[in-house]
Amino acid sequence: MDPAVIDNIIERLIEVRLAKPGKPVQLTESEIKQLCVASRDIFMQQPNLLELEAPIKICGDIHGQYSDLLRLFEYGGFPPLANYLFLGDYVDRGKQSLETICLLLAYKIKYPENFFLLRGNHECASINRIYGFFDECKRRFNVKIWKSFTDCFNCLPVAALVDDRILCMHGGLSPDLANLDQIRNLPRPTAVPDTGLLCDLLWSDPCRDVKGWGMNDRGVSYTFGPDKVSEFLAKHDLDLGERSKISRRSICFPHRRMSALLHARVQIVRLNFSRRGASLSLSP
Ligand SMILES: [Mn+2]
Repeated sequence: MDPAVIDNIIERLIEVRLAKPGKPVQLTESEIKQLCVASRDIFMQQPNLLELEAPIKICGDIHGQYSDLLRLFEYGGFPPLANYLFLGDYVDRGKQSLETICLLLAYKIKYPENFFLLRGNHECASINRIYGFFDECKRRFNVKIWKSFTDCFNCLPVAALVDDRILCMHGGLSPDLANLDQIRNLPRPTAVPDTGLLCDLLWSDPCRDVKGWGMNDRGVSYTFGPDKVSEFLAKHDLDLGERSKISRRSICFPHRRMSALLHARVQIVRLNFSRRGASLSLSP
């Protein structure tokens, strides 16, 4: 994609940080198509289990809250001042899914080795058809644009390993996950199936009160107890699991060593809970 076009798209998208929150930025249909195609190519060239290094800022759900995304960058530094990993759920619920996903894809294209996006359960046609993104695409463009995003989302990576210590995904663990190569080997492009490893990585929830695997109130995937987390982290010699989804019961991804990371993790959970953009810094 032409670097001048990308620069111009980013400039127009971040210009509104000075305007009243909610001011729309209308890209052209051709610009959006190019963003989808170019970012999709990069996702496919990079592994499904990303291997990243600190320092990096790990960010939870944005859900179309574009002014929160701009605030997050103002707080953490606009790329490339900081490295970022987003854990999914860019679209639906909020009013500006298009600005949100377009800026994130544009940064992915501009800084492919410093800016990373994982797939959330809302980066799936059967979900974002219902929860707002489809309607926004149809209202502001057309159904074809929504289909271009679907083709792009079907190629997003699903997990990241930071410094070989922290495993990140949108949802959580899976009873089918015996080794990390299984994540590396998940086929793409793909929709999110109703069951199995990919479904669980995007949908499962940790639960403090559960031992082993339990039923999930969402009607999809499972819940898992602290025992399963400890077992998994020990087996794979990891310190911490980091996740994005909001769970009303509890969020408990314990780790074996007490460290500043614990406080950082608690912070991300609290911010997520208030439905604001959240980020945490990891020092090397
Ligand atoms: Mn979400």
